[in-house]
Order: sequence, then structure tokens, then C-alpha cells
Amino acid sequence: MPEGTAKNMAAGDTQDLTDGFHLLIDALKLNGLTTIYNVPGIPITDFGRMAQAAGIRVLSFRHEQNAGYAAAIAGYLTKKPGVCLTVSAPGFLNGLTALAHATTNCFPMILMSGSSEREIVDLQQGDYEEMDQLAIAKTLCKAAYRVLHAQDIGIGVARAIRAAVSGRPGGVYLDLPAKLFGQVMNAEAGRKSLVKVVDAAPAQIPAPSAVKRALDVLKSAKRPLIILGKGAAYAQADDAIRAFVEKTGAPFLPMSMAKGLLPDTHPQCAGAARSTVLKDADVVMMIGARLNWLLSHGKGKNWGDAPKKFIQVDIEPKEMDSNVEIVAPVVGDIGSCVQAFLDAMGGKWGPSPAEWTSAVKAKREENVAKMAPRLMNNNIPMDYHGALGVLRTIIKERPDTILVNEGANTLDLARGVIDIYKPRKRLDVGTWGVMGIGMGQAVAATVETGHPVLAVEGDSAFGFSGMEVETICRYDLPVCVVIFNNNGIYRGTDVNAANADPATTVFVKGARYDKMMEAFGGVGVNATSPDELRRAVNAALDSRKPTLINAVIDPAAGSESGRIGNLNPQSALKKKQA
Ligand SMILES: Cc1ncc(C[n+]2csc(CCOP(=O)(O)OP(=O)(O)O)c2C)c(N)n1
Ligand SMILES: [Mg+2]
Repeated sequence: MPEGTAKNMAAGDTQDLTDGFHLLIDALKLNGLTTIYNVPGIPITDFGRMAQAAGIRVLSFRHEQNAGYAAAIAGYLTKKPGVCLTVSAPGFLNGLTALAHATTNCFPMILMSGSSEREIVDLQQGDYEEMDQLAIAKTLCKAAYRVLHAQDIGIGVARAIRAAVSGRPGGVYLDLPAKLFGQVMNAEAGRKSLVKVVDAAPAQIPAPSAVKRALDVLKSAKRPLIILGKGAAYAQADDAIRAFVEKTGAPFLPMSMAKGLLPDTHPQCAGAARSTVLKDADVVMMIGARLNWLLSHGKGKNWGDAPKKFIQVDIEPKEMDSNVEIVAPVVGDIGSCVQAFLDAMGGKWGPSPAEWTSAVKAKREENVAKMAPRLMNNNIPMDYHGALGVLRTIIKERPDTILVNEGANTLDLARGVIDIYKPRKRLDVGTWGVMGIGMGQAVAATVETGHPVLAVEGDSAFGFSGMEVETICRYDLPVCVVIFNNNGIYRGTDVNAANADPATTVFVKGARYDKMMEAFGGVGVNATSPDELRRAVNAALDSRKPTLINAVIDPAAGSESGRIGNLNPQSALKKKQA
């Protein structure tokens, strides 16, 4: 197979030749990967240009981490790997956090990074942006590959796609040495080397015996509970999941990104009675949800003393018994598993015990009623509830809007207050509780779905990706960012008793984030009351213009670490002295 640089080829032959640049473009297009989230530079600038010229949408960000978070959430929303493209060493490292985040959250993503001269890197002779990227990526993602020869690009891309989406999805690293792009080969042989991946994420059908075992346990329950995780939302088996949950009649609890799989206002939704159902349930069926810290590992005081049986539905067999005994593991993809449940349940499935469902309903109504007046308060400065009450109504009126949410109080309170009505309409910090996903997710969410985005951001959280408001303006995206500006992390009231430096958790007081948006031609609004906030958000969603609303929140309103202050370590010494 002829291979070399264009310079070595006789000028007349180039008609029948292709190169690494074009093979990579063709391989991506052949597999329907037509959007790339990118930051250009050596050695991938020309590749980005050529990809754009070839009809791929190449969106350039201001920082690779944000491009990476965009790719990760694109994967979640589409079930196809989201593609992030970066330069070598520092660009690669900037993208790596998002790749690890994608893997932890089970989002399919491919990080493609250019890399420097192999021979020099391996001898550590100090090349431009020298780094053994493959070795570093390996420990932080599901799979990592390097393509050294143009004729292997087709196979390399195919492997990356399969690794990202099959089984439990995750992040894949594809190392693309600079020399690869310029390699030339016969065009016909190049075409033949490409692979269109067939059935990239094969269905994984659960064993009938496992399905029966799970249904037997569920049927035996006096106080059943179904927990839906973002794995269930990812599956895009929305109708089957709804039919199954409704057929069981059991209360269900959505994890934050599973909200909207069934509407939060559904009569079986136990979101507003979370502590009651976790404590009192006797059988818990988890569907695409893991028993990690977000569910207190399935034990401890949140789960009460009553003995419980756990049923777990997950594509990853290793997930079973991760924290507590799973009496009925069901391994398979969520769509196939839920369909198997529906088929095996047949016509005869009694309703959930009425005593239980009415107790949950009563608790839920009590909590909702308690919350209602707080959400209607007109306090100035605004508190979280007054501002969130406004946003809750707006999402109710515009249920197709995608909510992006990060922060501490801004996250924890918005998660509880803002009801979601449709699947995959709430995107947030995920398994790690990571700050910085905001603007990347906002860009990808609207690019991938066409729906407008409402990004509800703590002022600290926003800062991690704030420069991407320029990106939002540049591509003229229908994104409305609302910053809950309480002058700091958790609160804006901390004081440093030791010297003149500000306390570690506070920011410039009275900052005007809205001016940032205006700097790039977007709409900026400073909102000091619930009414101003309502008008500004509605105007933004009507106009679809890039908008940033600086919502002025009482600096004293928040609490340390939002709802997870208990995770802060306490000194035994302090306790002794107290
Ligand atoms: C990458 C990353 N760095 C740091 C943190 C720690 N952290 C958790 S929440 C938070 C910011 C909370 O402040 P803000 O976004 O303003 O929300 P508020 O509670 O003030 O509403 C930080 C820095 C994190 N979760 N992720
Ligand atoms: Mg804050």
C-alpha cells in the first residue's frame, strides 16, 4: 500500500490519493459523527478547517474543558459518542477532565487529541508540547487507542465508537500523532479501509430467570419503590419505562438527571417525599441508578432500620453488590430489561398496596404545601426560593426548554423546586458534582436538540466556564443564563478575621455578570426582584437571543455546601475541645 507525504508523490498522481486529514473526516461522517467540539492549534487546525469545509459542524470553544463537557453531554443526549478535538499536551490535559467525567457518568464520548512526534516523545527529547498522552489517558477512560498509519484510521475510529457506546458507555481517547494527518495513500484503498460500524451498541437481553426473580421480589413488596437513574434516561426507552412504572403502581424516585422521564407532577412521583420512601420502602428497584454516594451507598440513617431488598437493573454486571447485597440482579440494557419486565408481567399485576401509596401521597402533598408559599415570596433582595419559584413556573409553561444547573445551593434547591416534565430536559453536575459543566452543556444541548436552554448557575459555578458566553454569542445560540449572584461560594458573607484578604469563599460584591454578555453582543439584564427575573427570562426564551441575567440573591441566604454540608470532614480534635 503506497504511503508517504504528498511531497514524495508525483504531482499527477494526487487525483487518486487521499490523506490522513480526509480519511478521518470520511470515517467520522460515515458513522454519523457530524459535530465536533474543538479548540484549534497545532497539529489539528487544518483538520478543523477541512472538516468544516466537508460539512462537519466544528464548534470552537475558548477552553478545551468546556468543549469536552459539551461533547460528553452530546453523547448523553444522542447515544452517539460526542467528539471533542484538542491540541497536544496542555489542550489534551484540559480535555481530559471532561473525558474522565464522561466515563464516570457513563456518557459516550471520544476525545481526539493531536500529539507530538512519537520518536521524540518516547525518547523524551523535548518536542513541542511533548507528552505521552496515551499512557496518561488510559487510566482515566474506558479505552484509549493510538492510530499511527493512515490506513488504520477507519479501524481506529470504529473501535473508538464501539468502545464508547457499547455495554456501559464511557469516554474513549484517540491519539492522533501530527504525522498521521499528512500521510498519503491510494484513495480507493483508503475508501475500503473505512468501517461503518454495524450495531454499535448491541442490545443486551436479560436472562428470563433474572427477570422472573426480580418481578417475584417486586411483587412480594408491601412498600415498593422504584429509583430511576440517568442510565434509564440515557436508554431512550421512555414509553416502556413509563408503562412499566405505571403498571407497578409503585412510587418512583427520579435521580436528578432522570427527572422528567415521567413528569415530576406524576401521581406516583415520590420526589417530594424522598426521605420517607428511602426510609420506609421494603423493596427497592433501581433502574439505571447506582448505589453510590448520591444514594448514601444504600445504607445508614437515610435508609432507616427496616430491612430492605434491592433489585438492580443495570448493563454492567460488576455494579451488582457494589455497596449492599442485591437479591435480584438484572443485567442488560435498560430498554431490553424494561420491555422484558412488561412482557413477563402479563395482564395480571395487582396495584401497589394502597396503604403505602396513600402514605407516600400524603407526605408528598404535605411537603409540597409547605414549600408553596416560600416559592411565591417577593423578597428583595431575592432569596433562592423566590427566584426559583419564578423559574419553576417558566419551565412548567415551556417544558421543552432544557435546564442546565450547577452550583451548591443553586443546584440543590433548583433540583428540588423546578419540576421537569419531559425526558432528558435536566442536565447537571452528574456523579462527581463537578463545577464547570454549565456553558459546555448549554451549547451542546441546544446544538444537539434545537431546544432553547435555561442555565441556572451559581456565581461560582458559572465562573468555571464563563468565558464561553462569547461562544454562545458567536454561534447566536438560544441560551438564557441566570446567575444566582450571592457574592460567593455558598454565601457571600464570610469574613477573614486574620488579615485584609477577602475570605476564601467570597467574590467581588455586587458584581455585574450581565455586562459580560453585553461585551459580546448578547443581552444582559440585572434582575433584583422576582418580577424582573420573570420578565427577563420570558423575553430571552421568546427572542432566542443569547441572554445573561444577573439575579441578585441575598448573600446570607445560602448554606455551607448546599445540601451536602455533612460531607465536610470534621476534626476529632475540634470535637474534643468543644
Ligand atoms: C471542579 C470543582 N471545583 C470545586 C468544587 C467545589 N464546589 C462545590 S460547589 C462550589 C461552588 C458553589 O458556589 P455557587 O456556585 O456560587 O453556588 P451557591 O451555593 O453560592 O448558590 C464549589 C467551588 C467542585 N464541586 N467542582
Ligand atoms: Mg454563589
